Amino acid sequence: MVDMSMTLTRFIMERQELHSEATGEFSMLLAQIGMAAKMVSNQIRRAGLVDILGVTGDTNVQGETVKKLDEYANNVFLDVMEYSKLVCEIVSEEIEGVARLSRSCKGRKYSLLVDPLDGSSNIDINGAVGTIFSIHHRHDETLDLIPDEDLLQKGSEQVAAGYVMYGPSTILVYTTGEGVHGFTLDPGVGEFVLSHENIQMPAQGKTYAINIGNRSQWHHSIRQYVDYLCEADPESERPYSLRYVGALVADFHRILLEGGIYMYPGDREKSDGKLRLLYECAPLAMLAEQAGGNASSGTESILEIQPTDIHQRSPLFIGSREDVSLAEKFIREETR
Ligand code: AHM
Ligand code: MG
Repeated sequence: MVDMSMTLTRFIMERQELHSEATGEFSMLLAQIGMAAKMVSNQIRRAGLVDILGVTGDTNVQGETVKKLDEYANNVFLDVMEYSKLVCEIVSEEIEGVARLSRSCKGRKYSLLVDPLDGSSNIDINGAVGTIFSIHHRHDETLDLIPDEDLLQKGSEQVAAGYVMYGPSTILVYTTGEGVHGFTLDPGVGEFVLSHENIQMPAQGKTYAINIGNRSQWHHSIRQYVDYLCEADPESERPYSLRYVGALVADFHRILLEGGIYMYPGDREKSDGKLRLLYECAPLAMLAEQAGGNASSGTESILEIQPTDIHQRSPLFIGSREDVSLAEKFIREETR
């Protein structure tokens, strides 16, 4: 039974009390992310009723068509962060450079990296979409202006990471390196309530998620691995079932709760795959590892990749520990 009084805010405050050095800034930042998520969630619920479906006519920094909800969600995160004065820098999928929210940033501790609306191709069909976020420490809090390079931190340096899934219900899942916790939005009272405490992922799953339409471009090892998952062998609980929502947050949420593997590999056409390292792969990798799972580019841990560009892409294999390590083995054998 869910304790309706354990809201996200109360949970964050109680955790903060365990850290005597905490100033409350970080707790406020998480609470503001929750606030932005509620605003986005509210708009998504009304998407068929207000003029928010479809495209803006622009393309973003990735060369992709910008949907109206992409732009709305991006503006919500920028506005909430600017108003609350908790972060000075934002890296967003929708913005080419580092967005600087203020000129006087001395003493600010954190930067935010965000994919405001992940899985936007699902918007117009009333499918699940999400927000992914990552919080970095500013290396030098005494500076007003930190160099762009400061945002190029390895995933292992993240202070916190999480996502919001806008599905049949809206759920916010986050980690600060002390377990993974999920909060479901109670639309009646407008509060996120603790519904999934200390999520742990099974060591092996029964489902895999990959865009099989790209098969002709895959490297041999990926074809072999997927064929292996589809073979019948009751002893190793195969065949696996295919589940692909086409929204990373929703595909990952299933795997976080039930185990299995999500893959967006590099292929002959796109050697680094599609997903962005800093605000898609790395935050989900931190959640996966905190839940007992794993995340890999196929050849190295996602959390150990040193980024060289804020919008850089990486192949992603994420999910149950044993499933990810078997995918890595197939890839190793091909490159040997
Ligand atoms: P987006 O952030 O522009 O929405 O793109 C990322 C999305 C992921 O949510 C999803 O897993 C993937 O792209 C789907 O890509 P594809 O349509 O190639 O399968
Ligand atoms: Mg995305």
